[in-house]
Amino acid sequence: MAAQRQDTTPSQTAALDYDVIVIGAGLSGMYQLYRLRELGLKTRVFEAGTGVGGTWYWNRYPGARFDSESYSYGYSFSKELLQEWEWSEHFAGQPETLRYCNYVADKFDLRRDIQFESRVTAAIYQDETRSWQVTLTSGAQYSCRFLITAIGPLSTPTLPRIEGRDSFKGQSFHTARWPKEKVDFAGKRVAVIGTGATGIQTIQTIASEVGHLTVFQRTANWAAPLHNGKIDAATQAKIKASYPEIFARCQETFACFIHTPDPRGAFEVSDAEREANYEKLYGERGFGIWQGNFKDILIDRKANATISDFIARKIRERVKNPAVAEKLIPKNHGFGTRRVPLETFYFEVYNQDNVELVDLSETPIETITPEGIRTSARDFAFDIIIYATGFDAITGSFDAIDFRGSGGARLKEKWKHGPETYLGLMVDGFPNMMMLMGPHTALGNIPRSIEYSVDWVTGLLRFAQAKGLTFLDATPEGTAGWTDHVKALGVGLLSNEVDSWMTGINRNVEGKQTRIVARYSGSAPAYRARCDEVAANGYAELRLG
Ligand code: NA7
Repeated sequence: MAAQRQDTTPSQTAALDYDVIVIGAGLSGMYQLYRLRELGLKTRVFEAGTGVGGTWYWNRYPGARFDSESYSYGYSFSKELLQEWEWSEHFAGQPETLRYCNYVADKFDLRRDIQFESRVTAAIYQDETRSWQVTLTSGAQYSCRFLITAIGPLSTPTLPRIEGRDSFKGQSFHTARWPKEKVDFAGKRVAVIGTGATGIQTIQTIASEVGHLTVFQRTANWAAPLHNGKIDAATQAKIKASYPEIFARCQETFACFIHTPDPRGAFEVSDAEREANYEKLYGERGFGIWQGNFKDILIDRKANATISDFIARKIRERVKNPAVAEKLIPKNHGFGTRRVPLETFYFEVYNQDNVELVDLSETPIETITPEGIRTSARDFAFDIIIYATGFDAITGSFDAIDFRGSGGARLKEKWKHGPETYLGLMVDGFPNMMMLMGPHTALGNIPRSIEYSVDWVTGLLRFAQAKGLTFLDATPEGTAGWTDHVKALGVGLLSNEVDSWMTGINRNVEGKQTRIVARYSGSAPAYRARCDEVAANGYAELRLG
């Protein structure tokens, strides 16, 4: 099947099924499809789920919602879409966001180029034809010139490696594989394992529905109030009128959130002023307390201790039982050095009679039994076990696909000591493959980063089209240079000295026990400037052919 296109040379597409295959129909894949259509490229998107939305399709667990302001999260590329869509809450819940994703798919008629229930298992570069061969679980194979991964940084869920896990006779769910049908919690004895952002949202939501809830916490996490609320009509009108300013602000900030770091250091103000500032931030919506705090709290241990102490005091005030409060206060990392979960009366949950906190650092889980969970201290019986145990982050969804580049080189092998990328967008030796939200890109407020990366990739393909190029590859020097740059940016950040998905640690996955630099931790404006420069120089840093 030859591609239908007038504006490229015939040799570019002869005998290939598609010009471009995109893996994944989440926010990245959907927008990439939209842009590729503008170039007239024959594109197919393969999506494992039965619908669009990616993260918002899979993460249907109770209480799943944004931690970034809804109006800063939606796509910005269509003025019409911005005016038509109304977010009902400052931080929308998952059902609303999934509706939004479907609305976008309908509005831009995206589904006709998306093949659902099509999980990609392998993608193998063919040197002779400068093309990729993509294999699905069904065994079906498709060829394309360019391959774009839109597989998400947090999309491969991991279950705990605990003996007896499959013997449990009740219901069990990983939060990222939550069923579409409503789960009935009434009167049930429920366990939640995991207290990251997902566990916290789940726990605070189901605590009022369950018969009894037992939370198994391995590491306490800092969390701060979300302060969600409905968006009233006047605010809605104001938001719609200010989209250009909102997105302009997101472009200026470090991580594309609407919050900007305070230019002052924590010790440049008096103790009273510092306390007042923390109090103010604690009372405000969203990530301000993390992203809009004193400029040194994430790099200076003493500055960090001031905000950690403040949040610890809040936890002690909010949790009535002092022993439980102490268990909920992290001791091994400072505030903001892991991704900060935002909560809504999470700490108050532990004041309920039907909620119990089990500190796994004191009494570890030994086995999962047919009836429930056995710790070193006792047996617990459950009807439902919820695994809020996170993801094989950033590189995990790449590891799950057999990517092989030029000469059959395996990506997993190339990345065995950590990812190596060029701008987080390409990898030398993997020609014609571009990555959206892969390792070493700016993540932050993710749709903002997605839109930038998609536009960059689209620009590169427009360039290839105009020049009749069939070969685009990063150089080994370009890849080494960017990888070293990303590693250097991580030096001195307190977050890089802490185990978390952000440093590539997942104790449930073989080989993910050593910290790596998987994230770009510079500023989004600096990232964009570097990528813009490459495009402005005619992609001269790439090997083109
Ligand atoms: P996270 O943040 O990786 O949290 C996973 C949680 O599960 C965390 O508390 C883990 O404890 C805990 N966990 C994992 N495995 C086990 C085992 N075997 N036993 C006990 N506890 C375990 O994932 P989330 O889904 O909450 O959030 C991921 C991101 O999604 C989030 O940051 C947002 O950006 C959206 P640990 O801390 O490793 O000791």
